[in-house]
Amino acid sequence: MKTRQSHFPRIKTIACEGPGSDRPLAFRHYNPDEVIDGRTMSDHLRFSIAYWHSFRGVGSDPFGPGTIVRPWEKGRDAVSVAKTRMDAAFEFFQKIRAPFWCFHDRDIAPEGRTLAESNRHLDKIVAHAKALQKATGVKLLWGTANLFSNPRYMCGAATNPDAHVFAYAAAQVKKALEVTKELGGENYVFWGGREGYETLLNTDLKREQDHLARFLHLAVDYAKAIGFKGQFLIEPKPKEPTKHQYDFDVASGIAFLRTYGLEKHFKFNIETNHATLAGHTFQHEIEVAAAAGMLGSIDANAGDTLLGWDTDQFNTDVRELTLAMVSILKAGGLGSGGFNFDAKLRRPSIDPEDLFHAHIGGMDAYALAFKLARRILAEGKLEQFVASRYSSYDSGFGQEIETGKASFKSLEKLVLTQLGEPKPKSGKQEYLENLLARYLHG
Ligand code: XLS
Ligand code: NI
Ligand code: NI
Repeated sequence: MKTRQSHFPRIKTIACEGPGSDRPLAFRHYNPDEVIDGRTMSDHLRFSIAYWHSFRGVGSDPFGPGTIVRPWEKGRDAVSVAKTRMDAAFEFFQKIRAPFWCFHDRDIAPEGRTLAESNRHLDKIVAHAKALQKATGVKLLWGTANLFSNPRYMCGAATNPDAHVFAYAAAQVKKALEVTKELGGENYVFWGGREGYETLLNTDLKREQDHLARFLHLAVDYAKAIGFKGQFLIEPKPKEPTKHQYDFDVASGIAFLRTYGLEKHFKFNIETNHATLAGHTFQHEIEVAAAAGMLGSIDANAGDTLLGWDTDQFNTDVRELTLAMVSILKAGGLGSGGFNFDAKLRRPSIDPEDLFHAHIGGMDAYALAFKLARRILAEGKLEQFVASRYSSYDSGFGQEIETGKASFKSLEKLVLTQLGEPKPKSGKQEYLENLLARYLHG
């Protein structure tokens, strides 16, 4: 493909200059080409750019319209504007050294007056995306369908009380699966934007959950029918936009999937701020998914401790990310998943350059956390502490408890005749926090 006019003419490809660099447009920790354990850092971290925030976000909020005006958003024909926007996006992906991107169907192509027209628009843009992927080597981490913006979905998509809306959503996801496959998507995400309720006064909760499960089964069947091999991911979120969402957190997601026999087909896409909105830490959600063998991918962002909604900020909290990385690496990594920056610029950050600052901060924080987590695991002090804390289950009657050989009767006898009163042992939390601080701050 011929190189087009640059949309970021003043910005060169971001280079890694090491921790000593004070240049704002440089990486200090993320060196995509650095080889660690036989794989490049780019391969380890699999960073992805979220099209909706970085190329459709205009800075609007409930109190005011957009503030961000991009130079490439010019022209009367929505499909050709969508193509130019995509050229800008791929230039950005390359300059920021991100190997992946993610999208919703309606982010990349304008919705038409009918489903057929929307599909035609999508086909044109997908052909363009395919050519850009080929020319740049940037790959698709995941695709998804926007089943929450259009007013037709105001009462849900798969959980809508009107079967007509269910049918429309099914048609939309059918197409989204086809285009995700066409672009070589490695995963497909279901975030149930409006799959929940505002009030139980008008809601049949059981029927809505049955319908959601039916919808996911239909998606599994269709993926099989067209030979789409990507991993299906559920992205839990407790609330917003609805008051209560059915995929509240990872634990309720696992229960839902198991109830409906879907657990073999899905893993989790865990979003940092969704975890905190559910009253959990990011690391908690990762551990719960990993314990079930269902850790899939990460939507990398952060909330604001003082605000109760999804602020989708770039995360530069190295402590939080290091703890998350320890759990991810212990679980064996993300497989076909990656770290997708589902994060947006603040409303007054209106310069194209701000897109670079934001992602540099997020990528550097994750890269540093990755290195720190590797050191923590290599030294093994934390893991040894935890292992020894549970070591009474490694042999004797502890082992018999774990292997199912002990009974209430045998344990009672043991306590009465031999063990007596247990001796309390310290949990050593402060010692461990100091140990973590030494890794973080030297
Ligand atoms: C919204 C979600 C959304 C999903 C994709 O809160 O995070 O952006 O990641 O539909
Ligand atoms: Ni997300
Ligand atoms: Ni979100």
